Amino acid sequence: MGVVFKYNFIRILKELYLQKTIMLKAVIEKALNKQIELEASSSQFYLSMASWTEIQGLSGSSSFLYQHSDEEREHMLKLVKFINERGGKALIPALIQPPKTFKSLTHVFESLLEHELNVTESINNIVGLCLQEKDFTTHNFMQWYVAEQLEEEALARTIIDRLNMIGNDKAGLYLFDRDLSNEMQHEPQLE
Ligand code: OFO
Repeated sequence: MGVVFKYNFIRILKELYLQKTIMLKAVIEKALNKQIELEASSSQFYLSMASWTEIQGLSGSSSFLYQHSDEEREHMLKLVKFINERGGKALIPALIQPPKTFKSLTHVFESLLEHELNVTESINNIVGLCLQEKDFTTHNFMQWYVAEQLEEEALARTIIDRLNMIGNDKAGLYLFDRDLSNEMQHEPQLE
C-alpha cells in the first residue's frame, strides 16, 4: 500500500513538473500572439501587392507575391498551433487594410524588404525574450523563423538589385517578370 502511494505521489509530482515546464509563460504567449498579428499583416500586405501587380499585367511577379502571401499565412498558422499545443491561447487578429497602390515594381519589393526587416526585428526580440525567460522550447521553435527571415531578406535584396539594374527599360522588365515566374516553377516552394 505504502509503495503504491509513493509511486502515485512521484507520478503526480512528475506531471506537475512537466505541466509547469510545458505551459507557456504569459509574457512569451503575448509576444507570440503579437507575432501572429505580424505574420497575418505580411500575408495581407503581399496579397495587396499581388493584386496590384496582376492589374499591371506583371503576371510573374503577381504569382510570386500570391505564393508569398500564402506562405506568410502558413507562418501565422504555425504559431497558432504552437501556442495552443503549449497550453496557451492563440488570438486571431482583425484584418488591417494594407496599402492599395504602389509607385512601381521596385517600390513593391522595397516595401516588402522594409516589412521583412521589421518582422526580423520582432523575431529577434522574441528569441531574446525566450533566453531571458529560459524558455528553450520556444527558443528552439523560433529558430525556424530566424532562418526563414535570412532567406526572405536575401531574396528581396536580390530582386531589388535586379530591378535597379533594369531601371526604366520596358523589355528588361518584361524579361524580369517572365524569369520570376520561371524560377518559381523550377525551384522548390519557398517556405
Ligand atoms: Fe513570415 O516570413 Fe517573412 O514575414
